[in-house]
This record gives sequence, structure tokens and C-alpha cells, in this order.
Amino acid sequence: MQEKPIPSSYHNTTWHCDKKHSIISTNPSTKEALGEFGLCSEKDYLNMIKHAKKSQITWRNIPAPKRGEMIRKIGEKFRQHKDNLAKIITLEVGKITQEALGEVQEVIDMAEFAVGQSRMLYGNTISSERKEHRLYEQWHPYGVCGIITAFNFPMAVWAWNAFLALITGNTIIWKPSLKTPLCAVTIQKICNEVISEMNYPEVISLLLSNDEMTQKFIKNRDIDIISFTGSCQVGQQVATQVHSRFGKCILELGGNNAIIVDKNANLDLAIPAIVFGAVGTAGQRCTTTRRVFIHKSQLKTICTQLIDAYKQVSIGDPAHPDTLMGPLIDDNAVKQFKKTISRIQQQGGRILTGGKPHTLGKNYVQPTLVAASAAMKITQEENFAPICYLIPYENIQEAIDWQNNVNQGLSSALFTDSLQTAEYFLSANGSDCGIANINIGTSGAEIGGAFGGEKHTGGGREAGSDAWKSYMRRQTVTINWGEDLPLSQGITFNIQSIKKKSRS
Ligand code: UN1
Repeated sequence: MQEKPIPSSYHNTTWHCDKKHSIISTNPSTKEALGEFGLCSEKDYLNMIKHAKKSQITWRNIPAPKRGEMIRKIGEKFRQHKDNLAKIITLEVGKITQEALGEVQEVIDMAEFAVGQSRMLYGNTISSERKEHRLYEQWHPYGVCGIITAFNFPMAVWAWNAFLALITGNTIIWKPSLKTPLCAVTIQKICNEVISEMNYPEVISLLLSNDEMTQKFIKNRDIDIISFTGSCQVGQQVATQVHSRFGKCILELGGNNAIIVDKNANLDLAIPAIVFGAVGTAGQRCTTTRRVFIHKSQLKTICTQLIDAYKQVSIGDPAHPDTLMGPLIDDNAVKQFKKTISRIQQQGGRILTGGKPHTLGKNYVQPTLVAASAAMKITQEENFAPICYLIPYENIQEAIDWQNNVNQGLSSALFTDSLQTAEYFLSANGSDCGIANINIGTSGAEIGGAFGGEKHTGGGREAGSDAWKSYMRRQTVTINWGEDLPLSQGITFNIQSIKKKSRS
């Protein structure tokens, strides 16, 4: 344990924190304290926003590829310290080593993507209907971008947002989950080193704030964009507050992701995809597979194979190389797990395997498979635990309807060897999710594509493709380089006297 709390430091600033305003980070696997972290004081909060605003004026005048150079250096540090950074994720979140390494790799990939993107902030040139006119669009930064992230991806989701917000000329203030302050302070330290090496002002800041201050942050008009990752319920409140002040919002909220296993699916692909999707990160990804719709002809085989595969999932110390599932994040998550299981049983769900806290104690639970029906109300909810519903279906339309018939719309997958069924699933009549996969599972998206989903998932897109546009304001520009003033839509508005006067 620290003698004094570690301040939630940001670049070059004196900190004002004390033990009264601090949080303790706990290792979910051992329940041991990892350290005590100071929460931001009111004075620091106000200072931070002032500095972020002021630094943005300098930052927006630095050419985008030069801004990219800073991200390149940050990415290099992640590459250099990959193993240790992964260890920190494992310590604080309980993610198994392989997945923690994958998360750091996601940060490195995102940095490389952003460096390239910094040279490609393209605007369109559009054909003007008027003679001697040029019509085009260009993109400018918004200002300060607030990034609010969840515990389950304590580094990667920051990177998706931070790197794009920074190359596009915004400064950032990051409010991480208070469950993962060690990851956050570590990242800030890496960024501080690069920022001082390059002699830049405070373009990257960290805000470890309690709920009251976070509320103020969301409502603050100086924060031009808020990118929020978290539950649908909190996301809705954030969106309402940000929109009521006409701020910009990027939302990446809950998922209730499904895999459909068609009658002619290749089970050698489907079974491991379901297990990784449902058990990976102990069911705490927003892309976790929560429902599996199985063609009734395959039900028995798939249930048997899944139950067998679940028995082979080694549960325990997430740092051990053989472990496939670590603990849940905290006591509350275990409580929620137990509550969900008893509600499942009340609604007629049958536990096929798991269903109990694990004998290892602490925050460990058993990965759980439930024989369920689409009529069970609970299958409509996102449970953030390794609980997966197996639901039989008769025809593909029924399975797609059930898949879509939830509030969330993040990730979806179909396992099939039928081209027709695959294309139907991908057509406008098929999946209504932001992510639709064929013969791969719901989780583990690459950073190159835009990540996000529809409906109560919030509609935001982050990471790859043209997600950078969400961090910039579009400006449509028309330049008249001729001697006349033709109006658009062919309107004539002749004021002869003015015309003559100005020519004479
Ligand atoms: C999340 O859980 O918030 O596709 C993000 C995936 C990861 C990201 C998950 N690349 O599962």
C-alpha cells in the first residue's frame, strides 16, 4: 500500500489530493489492495479544463501529421512496455494474460492506424453548379474532447478515442473507470513523458473524479465532445445532458450479442467461437456472446459439445499461462451474477452447466450455459457476466427476428455454409447490429473497422474506417473566383443600380 495516495496526475501541474479524497484499486483475483489514488480536487478540475482549452489553440495549429508523430511515439512506448502493461491490466482487471496482451496490441495497432490517418483527414471536392466556383468540404477540430471509459478495456478504448481525438486537433481529458486507476495513471505517465520530450502543452489530461465531479464534467460547456463507453442506462443520461447543451456525443453502450448457428454450420468453427465469445474476459466485454440461437436439428449435438468444452475452461489466476477465465471485476459483479441466475430460474431457464460462484471464492464464478427460450424476458437484458442463453429455433427468419428483438444492437454473428443464408443475414432484412459477422464470433473486432452499434447501443462509431470524422466539425466551403455573382438554384435577383455602382 502507498503511504500517500498517488495523484491522478496530469502534465506539469501541482496536485491537491488527500486521503479523504482517494480511492483504492483492488486486484479482483486476490482482493488485495494495489494502491491508493487521489481524486481530483475542484481546483485541479477547473485548472485542467482551463489548460486543455488553452493548449488546444496551440495544438490545432500544429500540422496533423506532426500531431500524428506524437501518437507514433506513444505507440512505440506501448510496444516497448507491452508485457508490463499487460501485467498491469491483469493485476487490476483480472484479464487473462493472452487477452491483456491482446488489449495492449489493440492500443499499438490503434496508434499506427492514427499515425496514418493523420495524413488522411480528407475532405471532398464537389462539382459546383455555378460557373467559376469551387465547392468543397474541410474538417476542423471541435476543441476539448472528454473521454469516459469503462473498466473492461482500461487501455484499448481510451486509445480508440484518444488517438483519433488528438490527430484531429482536439485536446483530451480522460475520465477512466474508478475501478482501474492504476491502468489510467500508467497511461498518463507514458503520455506525460512523450509530451515533455516533444515540448507540447497539456494536450492529454487525466481526471479521476467522483460522481459529482463527473456530472459537472459532462455538463461543462467547455467540453465540446463527450465520448462515453458504458451502460445503456447511464449513456442515456449522459446523452441527454450533453445534447441539452448542444454538445457532441459519441456513445458506445451495451450489447446483447447473439450468434445464430444454422442447420449446416461448421461446428468446428462455431463451438470455439461461442466459448471464446461467452467466456472470454469472464463475459465482461460489450461484445460478449450472450445468446446463441441454434437450429433445432443441431441442438443436442451443440449442447453436448458446449457443455464438454465448458468443462475444459481452466479458471483461476489470470496471470497463469493456462488460465482461460479469470475473476469478475468486484463483489458487486458477483452479486449481480447470483441475482441473474435466480431470476433465470424463476423464469423457467434450466442451468446446463455452472450457475454458481466458483469454489475459488473471491470474485470467481462458474461460466454458465442456460437452456432458455426467446420468451424469457431476462434474455433481453445485458448481463455483464459469463452467462450464455442457448435457444432453439425452427427457421432462420425466426432466429433473426429474435436476435433483433432487443434494445441493443452492437454485435451479431451467423455460422453457416449457405451463401444464401449468409447474404440474407447481411442484407437489409437481416441483422440490425453495427457489427455483423459470418463464421466468426461476436467479440474480438479488429481496429480497422468502425466499432459501435445501433439502437440503445448509442449509434456511435469509434476506432477505424472514417470514425475520425466524429471528432471533427465539417465545414462546407464555396469560393467564387469569377467576376459575377450567380445565385444557386438559378435564382435571379437583379439590383442593377448596385451592380453598376460597384463596377464604376
Ligand atoms: C468493449 O467491450 O467495450 O471487439 C470493447 C472486441 C474488442 C473491443 C471490446 N475489440 O471485443
